[in-house]
Amino acid sequence: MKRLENRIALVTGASAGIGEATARALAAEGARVLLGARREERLRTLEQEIPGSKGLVFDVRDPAGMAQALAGALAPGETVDLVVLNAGMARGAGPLQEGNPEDWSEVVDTNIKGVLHGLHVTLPAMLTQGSGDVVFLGSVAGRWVYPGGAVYCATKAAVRAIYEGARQDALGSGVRFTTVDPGMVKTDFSAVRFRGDEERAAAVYAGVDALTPGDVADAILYAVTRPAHVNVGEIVLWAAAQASVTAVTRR
Ligand code: 8X3
Repeated sequence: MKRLENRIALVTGASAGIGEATARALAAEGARVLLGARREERLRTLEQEIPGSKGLVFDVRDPAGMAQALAGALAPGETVDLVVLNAGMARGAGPLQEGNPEDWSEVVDTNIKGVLHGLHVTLPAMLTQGSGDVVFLGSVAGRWVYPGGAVYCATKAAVRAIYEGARQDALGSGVRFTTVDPGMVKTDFSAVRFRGDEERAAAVYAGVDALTPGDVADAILYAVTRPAHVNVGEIVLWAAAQASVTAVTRR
């Protein structure tokens, strides 16, 4: 028997990177996985590759769109009982005084409101059911601030606060809450941050054995496959080559 049989999972930001790897890992353990993301074409490809998966096209910044997509994917009486709130991004890495409000809004709306919207469309039903897992994708950036990271770090600190608050508000419900907080992971995170400047993005990971999306998916899988009385609260995951948000060793 696979460990997540009979579970229905929703993964946000599932079209690539950590979200995609997590969707694959959950499906391999028998979960039926709903893949939430904006890029429809990418979702249709993943649907073919991940058994039992279904792509839901939505933007986490739009709560009504999320609710509608989810409602269309669930039969009456079905409940998402595992949600991985992964969608997140950064824009730029310059000093705060050089940042611009449009970038700030995009990052704040995606990383903070997007997580709240994901909770809004899944948590009430889990509470009614009396079981489920909520996994937040935090970051070491939510624990330690680095130069040029003020806004991104602030959003990940907010995710950590939401995790702590949700656990307390749902105490006794049977729903478990986990935050997985990775350091450097080799994904398109930096390409998005630097708006497609591949050279600059590549420099972030140059000579570093960074974490892979699969490493993070492994940590998530560990948390959600513990016995019901165990709640893995917080996992901080570093590459062996990284000792702090500013200390990285390169070959
Ligand atoms: C991403 C990790 O250190 O690049 O969450 O901000 S970092």
